[in-house]
Amino acid sequence: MLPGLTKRTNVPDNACLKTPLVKFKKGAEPPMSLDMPFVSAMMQSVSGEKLAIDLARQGGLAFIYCSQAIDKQAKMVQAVKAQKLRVGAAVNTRDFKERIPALVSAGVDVLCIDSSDGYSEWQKDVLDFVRKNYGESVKIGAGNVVSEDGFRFLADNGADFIKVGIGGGSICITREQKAIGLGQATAVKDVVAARERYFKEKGIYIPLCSDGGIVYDNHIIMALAFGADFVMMGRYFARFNQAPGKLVNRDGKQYKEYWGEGSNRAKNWQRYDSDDVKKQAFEEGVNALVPCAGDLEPYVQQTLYKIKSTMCNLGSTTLKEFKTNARIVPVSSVGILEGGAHDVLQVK
Ligand code: MZP
Repeated sequence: MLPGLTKRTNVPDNACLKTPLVKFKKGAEPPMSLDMPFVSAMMQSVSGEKLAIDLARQGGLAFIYCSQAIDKQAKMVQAVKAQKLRVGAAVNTRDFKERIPALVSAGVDVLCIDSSDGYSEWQKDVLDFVRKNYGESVKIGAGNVVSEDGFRFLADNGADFIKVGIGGGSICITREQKAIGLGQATAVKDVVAARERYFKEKGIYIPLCSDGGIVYDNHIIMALAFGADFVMMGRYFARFNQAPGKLVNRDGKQYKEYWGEGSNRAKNWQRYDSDDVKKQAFEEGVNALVPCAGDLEPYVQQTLYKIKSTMCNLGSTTLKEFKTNARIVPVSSVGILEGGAHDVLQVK
């Protein structure tokens, strides 16, 4: 990415990371925003109540996973709300008529449909249920999609935000197994263009969340530069003490368990719309380990600072300005090599 003119006022303290979470009409303020442009993934190995509480204390938002009994998920939501913090929750396209009322009664702030492929009539059923029973008072995101027709289907059916990405997750093998999906940068770029066309046509801005394969801070920055409003991350959060995975010692190093919702371990057949067989015919995710990073707080704070610092390089004080100012250029294989430390013996 090319830098723009950094003005004297472009210092991290002046950079604002506020970003819209749910749709709004042209000229209006979004009814719900995020104070940081990332949320935690709706996964058993990521968003339990501990991580949800600690992330919310930093001003962030977790989406509690739905691949568990309804009462357990509702209890997790209540535990976060008991601390007077904000929390999101996932729902599936199967038991939503029971799950959504339980989560709403528990005080959930925002819902999101959890599915590997969001371009489906089942997602419409969930969105219709919410609008019919709660009007606009309950906010719900949908996804995931990677194309303009997928985006339009969910937008026209009332999604409050839309998640973009299929097959890019660090634990995901959907593309290997079924050849479904699209490179994450291309997917975000295409759906952002679709969203801009939709905004011009209908005057409704629908926030987009880039989900899957956003592992490092520079990935978050690039997703935002491509036009995403926020990102959802699994691997990033799974490495912290607060994530539900157990600590594992391997060759003297500490790791945290991290498993995909499409793995046999997660048993989340609802996410893959495997009809009524109540099991998955084959895995779309893996069971894995990630190096343990310790406590969430310093990493989240450093990530936020890096995003602000990049905004300053581009002469931006808001994320909206940052997206407008972003000039993304292709990188050659030589460019990638020289982008890291090279031709030196690094001393640890
Ligand atoms: P990552 O942040 O680890 O790269 O990716 C996390 C995202 O991968 C989740 O938010 C979800 O959309 C997706 N996911 C979760 N489980 C699987 C799977 O088992 C998966 N295939 O692809």
